[in-house]
Amino acid sequence: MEQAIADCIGRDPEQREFHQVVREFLVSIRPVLDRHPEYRRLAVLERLVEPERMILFRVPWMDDQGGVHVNRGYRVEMSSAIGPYKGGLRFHPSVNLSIIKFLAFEQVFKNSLTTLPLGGAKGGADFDPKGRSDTEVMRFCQAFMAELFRHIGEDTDVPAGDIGVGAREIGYLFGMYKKLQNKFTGVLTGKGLDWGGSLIRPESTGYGIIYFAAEMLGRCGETVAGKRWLVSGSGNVAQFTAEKILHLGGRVLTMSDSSGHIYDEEGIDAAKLAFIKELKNVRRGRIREYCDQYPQAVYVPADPVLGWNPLWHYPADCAVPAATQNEITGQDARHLVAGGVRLVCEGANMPSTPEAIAVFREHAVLFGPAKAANAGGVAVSGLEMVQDSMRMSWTREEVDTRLHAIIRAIHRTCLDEAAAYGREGDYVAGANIAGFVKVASAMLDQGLV
Ligand code: NDP
Ligand code: 2IT
Repeated sequence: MEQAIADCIGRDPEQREFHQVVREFLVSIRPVLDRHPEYRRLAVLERLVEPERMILFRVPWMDDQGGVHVNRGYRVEMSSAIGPYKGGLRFHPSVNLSIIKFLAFEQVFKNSLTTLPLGGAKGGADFDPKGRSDTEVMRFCQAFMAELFRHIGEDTDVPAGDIGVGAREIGYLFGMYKKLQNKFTGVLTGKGLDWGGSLIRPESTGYGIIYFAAEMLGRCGETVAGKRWLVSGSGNVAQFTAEKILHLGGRVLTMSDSSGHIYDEEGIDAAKLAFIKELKNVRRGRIREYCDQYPQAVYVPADPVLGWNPLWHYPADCAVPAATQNEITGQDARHLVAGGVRLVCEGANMPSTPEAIAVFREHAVLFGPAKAANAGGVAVSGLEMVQDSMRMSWTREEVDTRLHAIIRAIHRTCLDEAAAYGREGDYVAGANIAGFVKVASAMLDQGLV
């Protein structure tokens, strides 16, 4: 197995984020390989770390002033062992092949955990939608889809949103796909409700994270209610994480964006959260404006050297990182522990560095890894695909009930698989093992393809 990691690094030495995710994963599935020699014999790991297909393409587009820009588009189709490729699109200037590969790799095992038949993929572009007009974003999305359309399809590969890709972008992408293919199908998820979308899809990732956290707390006889929560980010995942914490009686103290964070000791209540949603989703403003409206809150700009704004030093009980990868360092994790945090549930993908995870382990912090805790988003995407293919739609209650049941099942599976390998209560091991076993056994069934 060390050889599999070394080969993976040797092949693409600059792909740091991809190596990080592969290393974390391979270490936890070692006991499975020891019990099942056929996985080694048939090179399951070597196959899993090499994407089935990678598509890189030029995206030329024109801004409102007539200036021409060229971005790079990506789609990494990692595994179709258990279903059509599925996973989001990220538009952010930091996007590169390492980031898309790490996200696609995570997605394979996350999707496996959802209990639905979904393979794993991820895509995006190094385009920065911040500060761009709606028409510029539309032209970018159309240019992006002008190439991507030939690689995707409702039974082949079904993209969705991620950082920088929300309802607006999915609309423009879908419109262009439909025009090019002359087909109205469920080729994307996160669609508008009037044209094939599912109720609860916008809420699903955030709600699912707190359903998962509630299960973890429940095992210790605790609840979300009355606890102080640190949340990072202020996008889709952070907003609905905060909303569900409020529904369940918890107190949200922080939110952030890439420019800084706010700390509101009184708590971000429903009215304040509605302000943040309008600020972020309609006006596309900065989180600092929260303090113009609620001056008792504190705004802390991002550290100019770090380029980042850790908010993990405030006293609290629980934390949900919901912005981006590697946003909790070892030092941040020590601050969390010192501040009294007993539960960390990952909202973003790979938000905790390996050093941070080691600190949580050392201090017996309840730790919910992303591929289990944030699987609610892609799970409801899977439910959107089901509704699209039936040409019907379920009620809000029906989708929410299914989401909740899926999250409970994932939580149970993590614990059961961890226990089966002598790692009681270890959600990281449980999630990795459960996700892996299903994909690996499908690969064996399907032969060397
Ligand atoms: P959004 O684009 O809606 O929001 C992202 C938030 O994180 C914004 O507040 C953004 O601030 C902040 N952020 C992003 N990148 C950085 C950065 N490099 N440094 C500091 N802040 C940053 O994205 P989502 O809420 O959809 O995604 C958040 C995380 O959740 C991502 O890791 C994503 O992969 C993961 N996720 C998303 C799912 C979904 O269904 N959308 C499902 C499962 C996981 P700013 O606006 O200033 O950039
Ligand atoms: O990271 C993720 O799981 C997502 N961005 C959602 C993917 C999806 O297909 O809904």
